[in-house]
Amino acid sequence: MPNFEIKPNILIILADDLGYSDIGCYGGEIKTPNLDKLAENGLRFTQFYNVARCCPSRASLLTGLYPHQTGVGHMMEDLGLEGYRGDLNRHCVTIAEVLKRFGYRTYMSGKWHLTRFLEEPKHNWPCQRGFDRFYGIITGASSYFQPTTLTRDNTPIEAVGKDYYITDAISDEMCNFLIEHEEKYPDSPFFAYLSYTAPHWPLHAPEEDIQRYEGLYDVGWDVIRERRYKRLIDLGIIKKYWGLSPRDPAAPDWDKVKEKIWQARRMEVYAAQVDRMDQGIGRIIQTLKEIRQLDDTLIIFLSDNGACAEEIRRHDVKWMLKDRIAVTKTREGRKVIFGNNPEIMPGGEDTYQSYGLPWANVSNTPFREYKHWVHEGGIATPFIVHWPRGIKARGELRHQPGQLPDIMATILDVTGATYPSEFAGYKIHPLEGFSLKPIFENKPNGRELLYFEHEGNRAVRRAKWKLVCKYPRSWELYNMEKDRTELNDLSTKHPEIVSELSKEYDEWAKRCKVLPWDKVLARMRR
Ligand SMILES: [Ca+2]
Repeated sequence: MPNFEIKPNILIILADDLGYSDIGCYGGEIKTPNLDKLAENGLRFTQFYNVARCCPSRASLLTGLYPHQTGVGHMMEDLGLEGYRGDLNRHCVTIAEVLKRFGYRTYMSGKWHLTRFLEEPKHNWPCQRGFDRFYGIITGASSYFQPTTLTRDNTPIEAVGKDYYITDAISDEMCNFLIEHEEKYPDSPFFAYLSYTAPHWPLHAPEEDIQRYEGLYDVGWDVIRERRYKRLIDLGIIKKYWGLSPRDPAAPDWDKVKEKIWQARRMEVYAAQVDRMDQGIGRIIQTLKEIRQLDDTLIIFLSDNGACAEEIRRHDVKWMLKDRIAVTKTREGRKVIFGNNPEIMPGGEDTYQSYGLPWANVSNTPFREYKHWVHEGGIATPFIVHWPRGIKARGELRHQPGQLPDIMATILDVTGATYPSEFAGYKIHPLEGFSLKPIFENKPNGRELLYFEHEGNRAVRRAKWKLVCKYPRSWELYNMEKDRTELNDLSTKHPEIVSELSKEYDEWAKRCKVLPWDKVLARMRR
């Protein structure tokens, strides 16, 4: 049983745009021995869900609320609507704010993406939202070699060295925070939030890591999808009677692909980005061992949304520069060439590409759809929990569903910290999450409903039933016990369930400040 006289440390590791089956312990061929080891000595959840996009997911994860309640219902722009301010509001508290009041030291290394203010004011930068120390980027993406909005605490970092690579920096800065913690605050527990930018585009990776994957993807996307599907079944993560979703019709037959070398290289670079992240996680685990805190640290690993099918075009450079997520020149002054171009191999600092729809389809095996949508491919994440002192089971799977607000609820439960009804003079929305602690012991935790909305894509899940729609289409209904890959729409067969669940959705939307997407769009176009 957990020893609650010792408050456990908390480490949340968040990957960016990682698909359901990319890492080894979820069926992938990418080498992730450190994450696999956490899974072997911990638990893997098979039905944990994010909310389909970077900033809304981060808002929900850190506050225990649904994104629109925090003001981050869409992206980093102020639409003048309560749920859509592009800036974390004051009616929510972050895990860091809660735990700091409860005697924790709080550290963050990685991507923030919770404010539209990239320079001033800094009221919603990490150090003003509960973190004692911060290293990372304020914006939503960047060059891996030359990041924009790079900041330490509240101070911008103007330049980086010639060997700089952001994934390594995020890992190493976290190691330093942990070592400093042990030296200065050995009697305090810590909350550490490690939010990698990997493997979000652009495809940037050290050549030595890319080389380790050379040739692996020459067999093409269909073969890799089949392999992952079989391995997921062997691991017990998915049921063998859930069919593999067909290849996305927008992805060509591999035999007909003309630019095979370029296509395979795209996935090699993506794999290298994930691999490098895992190497960093290995160094952080080693540091936790050295400071003798690994057994008393609850580690949670997940991804903020499903794999991303976005194709980068040449003219995207315009909005990327405006949002400060790209630079035009390398550190040596060479021009960066934007866009997915089969004549230019991705990976280096002078390229700015993405791996595209067909490989995202692989990353989300066995599911359909991608980041942005709330079919399973957009919202299902690997979810590893590792806590030797607090969880007896080793290497087991948990099939109970869970969602981002449950992370705050779990942390309150295992630390004994209380969730405030008021904070800094503001009234705080009641917590939306359910503690996962009963699930650690393989018991139900009482969560009956899960809800999703992003850009008009909506879903609600109650027990085995999932009602889902892809904007602007109408509702589809799936039986998740028999058909989690969403191949057999039962909405016409069970209109009464559609009607009940759509009512549940409407009530949630009203309570949680979610507006019909047409209304939000009208505001954006003004
Ligand atoms: Ca993301």
